[in-house]
Amino acid sequence: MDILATDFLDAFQELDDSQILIKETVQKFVKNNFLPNITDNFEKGHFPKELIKEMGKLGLLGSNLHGYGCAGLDEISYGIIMKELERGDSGLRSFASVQSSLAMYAIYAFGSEEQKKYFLPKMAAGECIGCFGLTEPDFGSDPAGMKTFAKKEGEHWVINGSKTWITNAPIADIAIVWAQTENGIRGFLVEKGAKGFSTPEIHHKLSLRASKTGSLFFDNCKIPKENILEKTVGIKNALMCLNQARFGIVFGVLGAAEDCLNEALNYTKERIMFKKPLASFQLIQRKLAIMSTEIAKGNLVALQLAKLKQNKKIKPAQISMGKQNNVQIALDCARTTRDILGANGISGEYRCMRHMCNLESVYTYEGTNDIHLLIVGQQLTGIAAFE
Ligand code: TGC
Ligand code: FAD
Repeated sequence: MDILATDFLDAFQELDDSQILIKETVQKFVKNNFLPNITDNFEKGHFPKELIKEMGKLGLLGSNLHGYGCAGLDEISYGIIMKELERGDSGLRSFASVQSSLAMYAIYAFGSEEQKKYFLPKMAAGECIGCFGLTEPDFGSDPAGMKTFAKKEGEHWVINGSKTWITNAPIADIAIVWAQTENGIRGFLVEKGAKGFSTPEIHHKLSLRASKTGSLFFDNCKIPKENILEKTVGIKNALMCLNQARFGIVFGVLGAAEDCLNEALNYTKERIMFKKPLASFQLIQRKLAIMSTEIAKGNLVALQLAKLKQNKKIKPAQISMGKQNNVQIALDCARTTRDILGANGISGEYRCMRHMCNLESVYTYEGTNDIHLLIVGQQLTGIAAFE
């Protein structure tokens, strides 16, 4: 059998039948429903909301959660879903990450039985869209410093403050909101339409354009006292949600990286310069070989993390190493492909520049590249260098 450029070490050649079916199903969904309009959607800053229920029907939302209408898949299958969505566009994977690993997981892990029964089946079906509000204008890498405050007043919680850079905010039916209380940081469920709650869109993004991003504003926002996530006791619970989403990113970004490598290979075999295909020049082959090698290593990292997570042995610093490493690989592949395509590389007629612009956000969100290096550094030395 030939060696696949995007899986040089055959890491993904041992999937079981169900994992192969999942991969093919998501690939087909992305190819038929998402890709035909991505260039226009990216230019217009449009997220195709009409696809959400279809994603729900396919079991792609909350797919590694068990019960409550969720598919209960294994961690490799979850990773494959993220990878195939991000092969299409990081914005599509972002939607699924936030819905599944941040919003649904928060309710799944820290909500009451009533909250789980009420929200999770609707969210798995794509009938209720979630967002996750942790970042504030003055507290990005250091969310524990947040100022948003929730105060208990009789039968209600009253929330004041703001969150920013929140994926899905303008289209969300429900927001998971982290706020200071008299007893530390707790999580809350704020439903669309709550008095004093608004979710304006952030405009002029040059990255993740086919994804909706907004702010959350709370002006004496009143929610029922039951809308607290009762098992939350501090910032640690928000960080536990991030572990889930960061794990998905480890797989997801490889989809974008592989799409770039395929684009670079096709292009360099066709494009003639100095009377020869670009693919015949040593410098070009070196770039292709480095991309393929880094993707092969990234695939092994992803699969090893999935194994650890499946066996419930994974540690946050291991996920940080994977997120930092694989996002860097994907961004490097996108930039290299952009370079290899010359002037065509900056055109939306090709895919690499869109992936590259998207990956600049992925490099920053869910913990910046440097923050993840510092988390690994803390693990190695026992010294936290954040402060
Ligand atoms: P620190 O004092 O180190 O820890 C506080 C407590 O939390 C525990 N802990 C964790 N637990 C589970 N998972 C993790 N990843 C954990 N990290 C820390 C820790 O053991 C401790 O527990 P205990 O029992 O001793 O109380 O916390 P810190 O406040 O100093 O923070 C450290 C730091 C910088 C690593 C953390 O704040 C961090 O990760 N910052 C990055 C912020 C971030 O990633 N924000 C993401 C926002 S969501 C988003 O970007 C969505 S993008 C979505 C998309 O479109 O895909
Ligand atoms: P800052 O924390 O100000 O960091 C700026 C720079 O300083 C970075 O290079 C950083 O690495 C560096 N730095 C910071 N602290 C240190 C330190 N101690 N030592 C060394 N260097 C340091 N947040 C949510 O809560 N929910 C979402 O759904 C969400 N979606 C997002 C979608 C998009 C498109 C984007 C771009 C962001 C999103 N975010 C979301 C916010 C994201 O998580 C934050 O942007 C991220 O955590 C970084 O925070 P910041 O932007 O405030 O950067």
